[in-house]
Amino acid sequence: MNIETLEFFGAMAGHQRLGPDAMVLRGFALPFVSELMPSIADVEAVSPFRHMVTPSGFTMSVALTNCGALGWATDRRGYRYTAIDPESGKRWPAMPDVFARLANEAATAAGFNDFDPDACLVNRYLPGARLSLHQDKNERDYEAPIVSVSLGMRATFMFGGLKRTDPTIKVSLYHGDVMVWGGVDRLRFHGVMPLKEEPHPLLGSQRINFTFRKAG
Ligand code: MD3
Ligand code: FE
Repeated sequence: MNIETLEFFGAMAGHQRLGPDAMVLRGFALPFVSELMPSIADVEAVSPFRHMVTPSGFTMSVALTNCGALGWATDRRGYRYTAIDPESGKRWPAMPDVFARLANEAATAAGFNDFDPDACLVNRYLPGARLSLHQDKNERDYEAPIVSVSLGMRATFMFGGLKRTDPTIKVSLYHGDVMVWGGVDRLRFHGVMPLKEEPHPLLGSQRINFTFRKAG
C-alpha cells in the first residue's frame, strides 16, 4: 500500500490500523445487518453450525458452517477446503449476494480492489468459546486479503506476529466491525479470547463471525 493511501485511511475516523496491511473498519457492516441476518438463517438451514474436530482430536468450542463454492473443514485427517459439506453430503450453500457485496466493499475501503471471495467461513461463539492462536494458511493464494465481519457480542481479538511466540496485542471487536488484512499481515498469528457473556440486544448471548477468503 502506498503512502497516499496510508495517509488517506489514517485520516479517516473509525478506521483503526493494526498493521501496514491490516485495518479494522468500525461499524462498516451496520448498514448490512438487517439483510445479513435472514441470509445467515438461509445458510444455516442447508448447512447447520457444527463443532468440528481438529487433527489432534480436540473438539472446537466454536461452531462453524460455510457458504460459497468452497468451505473450510477439519477432522482427524487434517484441515482443508471442500466443495461438499461433509455433514450434508451436498454442496455448501451459495454465498448470499449481500455477503459478497459487503466483503467486496470492505476490501475496497481498505485498499484491496476486486476482492472476489470463493469461501465464507461462518463461526458461532457462545459464552466461553475461544479460538487459540493460529495462522490461516489453507488458502491457495496469499495475495488476496481476508475480510472478517463481527456480529453480536463483543470479542477480544488477539493479533500477533509471524511466529507463534511473538507478542500479541488485544483488540475488542464489536457488532458491525469489519477487519480486512492482507499483504505483509496476511500470515499473522491471531485468535479470540474466551467469549464473555455480555448479551447483545439483537443477537443475544452469541457472536457470529464471517471470514471471507479466496481459497481455491
Ligand atoms: C488478522 N476467526 O476463522 S476473524 C478464523 O473472530 C478466525 O472468528 C476469528 O481467525 C473470529 O480463522 C478472527 C479476524 C482475523 C482473522 C484472521 C487474521 C484477523 C486476522 C489473520 C491475520 C491477521
Ligand atoms: Fe483465523
